[in-house]
Amino acid sequence: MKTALITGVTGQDGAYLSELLLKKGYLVHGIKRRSSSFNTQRINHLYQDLHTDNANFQLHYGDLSDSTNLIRIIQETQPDEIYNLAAMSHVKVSFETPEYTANVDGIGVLRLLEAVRLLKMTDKTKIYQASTSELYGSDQAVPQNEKTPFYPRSPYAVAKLFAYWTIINYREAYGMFASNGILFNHESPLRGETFVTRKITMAVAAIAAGKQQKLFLGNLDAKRDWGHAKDYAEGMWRILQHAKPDDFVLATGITTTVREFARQAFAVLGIAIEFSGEGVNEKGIISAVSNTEFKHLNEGDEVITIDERYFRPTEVDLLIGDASKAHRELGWKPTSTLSEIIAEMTNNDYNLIKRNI
Ligand code: NAP
Ligand code: G4F
Repeated sequence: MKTALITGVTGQDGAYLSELLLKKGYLVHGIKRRSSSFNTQRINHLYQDLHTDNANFQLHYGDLSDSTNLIRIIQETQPDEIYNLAAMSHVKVSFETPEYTANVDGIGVLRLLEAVRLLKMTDKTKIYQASTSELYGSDQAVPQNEKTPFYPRSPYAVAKLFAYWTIINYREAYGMFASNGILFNHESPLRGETFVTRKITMAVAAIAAGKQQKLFLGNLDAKRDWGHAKDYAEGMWRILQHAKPDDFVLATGITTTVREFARQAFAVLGIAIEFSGEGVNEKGIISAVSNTEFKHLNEGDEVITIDERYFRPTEVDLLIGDASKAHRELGWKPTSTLSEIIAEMTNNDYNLIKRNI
């Protein structure tokens, strides 16, 4: 039985990866932060009482800002594979908490690598680092692959750049099996509620259910390469099963604007919207409602308004990935289309809200 340690186990990707590794027969240890309210909603279905014999999913309190804690957990759990998913992962919030973001997303990775080295586990333990397409920043080449230069545009991306190179340096300096997955945006019904996709699908559900009137958004022109988190968890695992440590882009190769994502999400529930106006004056207006349940919604209702507070000091305008290396060397391919993801997320949020009415 292989043993995995997942940092960031309570996040979107942590939940999908835990499910995957448990299905594959791993003993899975996860690091969760202490918080004053429950933060384990995404993994509660996997929880096993500690008193259960041979529980194969075990949680440990920890934090990437605490070296001694990481050393102790790694020593106790003796992982064959570490998946470092923990991060302050919100790009906009990183402008407000830059020092914390650098500490956790950048130095945190160094702490993890040093812990493995100090414990003399470099030959035993493989490490996956959750690197990101945000590293590309300003669109230098289209599409972006493993050879595209980086130009980070946020404290988050700068911290992740430090982490990316630290992984490569430890691989070269100490022969560690340490790999970067450069993942483009991936979404799901488990996506954090303030990322734009989930913010949209939750608002569409609330507007349809008569619980909210408007959705306030920032830059509608931003383009992202959106895939499904479940597919990307499979890719993370494949990266660590590869014959040698290396860096891989995981992406769909298709890019879509935030505006189009929103249009499609409303359409899932039978609400057609059209956009008019420009810049901060752009609005999303209902042009037709085919679902007869939504009698409170009318043609001409304004359901999307721009709020400049959601603009970023420096934006990443266009992300589109070339995952051909992962196709070729790992046999990895995304299986979900964006319209399937939008339908799954919107229907899930609509069902959740209906259940609570
Ligand atoms: P997420 O849902 O925000 O989850 C982040 C996880 O990190 C949560 O479990 C969070 O704990 C934990 N965490 C935050 N600060 C921590 C700290 N100081 N110490 C220990 N744990 C901490 O993010 P995700 O979407 O699953 O993404 C997983 C990783 O992939 C992140 O590193 C992210 O930057 C990276 N990434 C994500 C994407 C994407 O599109 N999703 C793309 C590329 C890279 P709480 O639950 O307590 O907050
Ligand atoms: O959903 P977002 O917040 O994701 P972003 O910034 O692309 O970052 C996500 O993907 C990265 C991979 O490329 C990860 F590394 C990172 O951890 C995270 O998971 O924003 C997407 C786009 C941006 O251009 C943003 O300006 O949507 C635009 N946007 C427009 N209105 C908005 C909003 N973003 C948010 N969060 N909220 C808005 O109201």
